[in-house]
Amino acid sequence: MTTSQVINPATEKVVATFESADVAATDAAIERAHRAAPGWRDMAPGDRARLLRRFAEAVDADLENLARLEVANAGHTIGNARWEAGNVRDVLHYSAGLPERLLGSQIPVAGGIDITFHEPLGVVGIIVPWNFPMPIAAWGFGPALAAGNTVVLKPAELTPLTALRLGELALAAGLPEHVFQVVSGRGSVVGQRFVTHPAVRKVVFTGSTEVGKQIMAGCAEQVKRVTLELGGKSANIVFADADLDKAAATAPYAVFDNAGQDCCARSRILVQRSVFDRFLELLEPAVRGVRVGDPADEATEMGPLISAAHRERVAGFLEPSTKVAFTGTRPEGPGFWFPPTVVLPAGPTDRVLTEEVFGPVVAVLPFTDEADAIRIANDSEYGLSGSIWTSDVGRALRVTRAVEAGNLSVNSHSSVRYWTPFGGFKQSGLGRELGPDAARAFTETKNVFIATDQ
Ligand code: TAP
Repeated sequence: MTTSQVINPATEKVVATFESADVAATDAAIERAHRAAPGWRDMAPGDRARLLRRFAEAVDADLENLARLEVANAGHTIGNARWEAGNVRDVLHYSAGLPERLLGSQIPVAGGIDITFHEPLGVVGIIVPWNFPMPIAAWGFGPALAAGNTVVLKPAELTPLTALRLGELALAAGLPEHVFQVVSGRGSVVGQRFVTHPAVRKVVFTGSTEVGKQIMAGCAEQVKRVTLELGGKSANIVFADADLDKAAATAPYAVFDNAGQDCCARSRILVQRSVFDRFLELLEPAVRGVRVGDPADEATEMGPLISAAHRERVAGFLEPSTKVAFTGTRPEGPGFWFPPTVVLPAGPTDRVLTEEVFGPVVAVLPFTDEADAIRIANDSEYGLSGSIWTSDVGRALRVTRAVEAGNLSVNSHSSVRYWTPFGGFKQSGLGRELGPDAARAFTETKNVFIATDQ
């Protein structure tokens, strides 16, 4: 074990220290989870459901504390942080409905009966990034626990505080010891051990596509189950027949929310050429109007970036030749601030168009017609989300079916609900989280034939 520091990204001050697990401590946690698995698996479904409901209620009772921890640790605005803690509560309540509904099938066969069971996997390892520490953790542990698995959770080194608190709340709510453990530490140590330890039967990873590929390759060694939620470069497609005022007023929030550190950020705005100039005129005041500042202030809409290193990485996308159309504001003084920035890319291979910036930088570019919009939207290795703005319902349906992405919205930017499926096409990921099938992703289907012949 070593000690690490947690820095408030809005003030650059140390807010806490925590213990970083080494390989031996990680192995010990995995082994405890492995030993706890049979008891949790064999608990009556209604009892498992009741404990998850109690866990949800404990999160609800602690909601303001969890939100304040996230403001201090991740620089999230207080409004967002409250939503995130509420999302954990809701995912747990929804998951609490799953143990009694994990239905198998009875399949007609000759000479007997054939039935299927959805068996839990055992220990599930969940690796969480720093951008949404609470919801991303809960999307994994809620359904995994509901399906009868035990969980070891590794938060990002930069943002462990809310995960550690959730571990305490689970125990206080009555979950048996070692059913849900939080193991803080480095990805290359704790996360990597989830991949290599044979008792971990599934890894749920959210983070960069680069590390996701390494996790997938590592899991292949043991044919270990894996869910990947990776990067995005999502398109916000605005047709000339759209409500332009609304499309322009909402576009900044679809990319600058959480300071752009969002895998669903609509970081490419594609605008039909005939309304391109008008759209930019409307977008400018909307971008300048984004309130950037102290995340604890109720009125703030955008906080800082997570770290100095990340701010440097984001700034690296703006080269001397980059054409910046306009920017919003940022506070002076300490904190990893970066202003909302609108860029007109030089061409289709411009890095700002092809790579995930993961910061408040958006590229705006024109398209000619529907086919051109679809071509540009799909000209990406990613395929996570996107938005289509049009008043033509037929076009909305044609374009949503043609865009290669897992989560699309029409005349809206909403993409995440705990009761609908979430995940990516292409290099944005593998598998789906949330929605009615969430618990199934943490089970193996077992088929049993029982002869009735005498
Ligand atoms: P990653 O390195 O991918 O980190 C994500 C999580 O994986 C963290 O918990 C990290 O641990 C862990 N990890 C790192 N290396 C690992 C390994 N070899 N084995 C197992 N686990 C490992 O992301 P990052 O460095 O924080 O961010 C880099 C870029 O990734 C961002 O700029 C952004 O483009 C992208 N990103 C995407 C997302 C989403 S939601 N798609 C989220 C975060 C970042 P530690 O960091 O604690 O060591």
